Amino acid sequence: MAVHRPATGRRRMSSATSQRAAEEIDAVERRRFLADVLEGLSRPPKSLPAKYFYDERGLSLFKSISETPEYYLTRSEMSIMQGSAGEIAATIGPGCLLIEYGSGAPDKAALLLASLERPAGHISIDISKEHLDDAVASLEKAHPELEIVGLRADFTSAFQLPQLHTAAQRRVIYFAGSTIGNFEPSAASALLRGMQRHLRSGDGLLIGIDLKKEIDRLERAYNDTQGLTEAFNRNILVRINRQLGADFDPGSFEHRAFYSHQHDRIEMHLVSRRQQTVHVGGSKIHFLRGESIHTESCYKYDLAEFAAWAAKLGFALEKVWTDSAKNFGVVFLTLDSGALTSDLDAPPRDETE
Ligand code: AVI
Repeated sequence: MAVHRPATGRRRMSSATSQRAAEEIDAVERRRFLADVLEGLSRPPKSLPAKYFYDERGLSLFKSISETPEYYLTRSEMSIMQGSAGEIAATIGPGCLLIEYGSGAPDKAALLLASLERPAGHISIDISKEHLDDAVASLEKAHPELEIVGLRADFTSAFQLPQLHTAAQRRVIYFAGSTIGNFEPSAASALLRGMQRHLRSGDGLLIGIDLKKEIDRLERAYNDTQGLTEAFNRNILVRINRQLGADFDPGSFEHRAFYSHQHDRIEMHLVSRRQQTVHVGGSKIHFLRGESIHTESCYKYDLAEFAAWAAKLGFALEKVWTDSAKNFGVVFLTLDSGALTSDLDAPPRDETE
């Protein structure tokens, strides 16, 4: 875990130290990446963790997807933030420390920070140093007056929040983009429980969710006519080849994305066009013709069901904002006083506690 602070930050690392830290983390990440890939590909049905979509090319493809006419999610969420940032900020209140899970939406966070009354600072958390550096730079440009800190960490695991200079009146975790929809229900519950390690009673969670809608629209959003989602899906194989020395032929896997009524989710798959064997990190992975790798799930939510699920985890619904077409919801939840998790292993204490 490494902390990236602006030049004025109190604990700026020397570049040699930060370089060493980055290399160490990269080696650890590579081992983890290989273990995750082998685990997913060695059990039936085969799968790959969607978090590995986001290398540089994956991130750039996702950005292009979000600009396609079919992919309404990003536009809908942005329109909510543009239209309601003032109201959202008023609901959050003054002196807020904004803790952003993922660094893919600095424009939305910047909008919110501009509306918040005397924000105490902003922390972006991301596993990727490049994404984090870009996000921190863009937020610093938009808000030079504010303390902006990048924390390189996997927010699905335990991590410690760094100490900021200004004491916060309230902490709010910001989890934009319906990224929660890419977590299986049990992992999503674990994530919300994990968030509680960084919150106190009355603190908040501002979360973007994609709402249920006509199947046709959902399926079109994941099958854009420019083939960008197809390239995004296949890029995970390109990344495995490059970073793990595997020999996937990405063209021999077909992109398939469809709505599953059983699970209320879009599923993305890569389906082998032929019988083949692929070599990954010394292991041989056999594919039958037509055999698929489940690469991503994108859950779609009903607001009432989402609120009921969050309530079970100790988060009370405060307010919801939707776009005019009710495509997308931005939901503000607060942590109930009695909800602080007791069923977790002893959580690491934040430096701010
Ligand atoms: C990042 N995440 C919310 C996107 C989604 O819609 O689930 C990822 C994505 N996958 C295909 N297109 C976009």
